[in-house]
Amino acid sequence: MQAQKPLETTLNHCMNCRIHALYMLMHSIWAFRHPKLAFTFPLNILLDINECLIDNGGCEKECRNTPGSFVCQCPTGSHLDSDARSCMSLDACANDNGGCEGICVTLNGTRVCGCSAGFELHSDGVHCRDVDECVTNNGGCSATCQNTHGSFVCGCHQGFELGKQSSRVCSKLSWTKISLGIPL
Ligand SMILES: [Ca+2]
Repeated sequence: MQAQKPLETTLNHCMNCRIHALYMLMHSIWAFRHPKLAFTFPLNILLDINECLIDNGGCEKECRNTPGSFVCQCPTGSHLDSDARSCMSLDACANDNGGCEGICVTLNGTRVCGCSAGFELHSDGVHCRDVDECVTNNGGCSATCQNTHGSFVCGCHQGFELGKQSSRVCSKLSWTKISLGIPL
């Protein structure tokens, strides 16, 4: 069973029919008066109807009427698919990760590079470099901070150890561990 067309589409279609019929009538009169010229101009141009008024011409996005025909168009960041109706999103990251060293995302057809946690985007916009976490607030470490590639490590001074609650805060080493001779 054929699905019922939306009211708007049906109205547009009827309007097109009337326009088409009117053009047919005008062309018949014109062709009767100018029989030699009647076949000079393509009939579809003389009888142009706006295909975009009917179901948007079948276009997924934009439909542009042209004399005797119509074309589908796609917004920036996409291109017309082989069916000449659908729009395909441009994946700027498809080839060679978009040139990004780390993360690549496509936004409106444009490539945007990013980096994983522990790295920041270089000023060149494509490479990632390690963040030296120790530069800012000593990395949150209560004692020593050692930067590593993609991360950092907190350490403690002699007689202290990293607490069980936090890997950044040092607490005094218990007398038991000191008396057992556990290396500090
Ligand atoms: Ca680091």
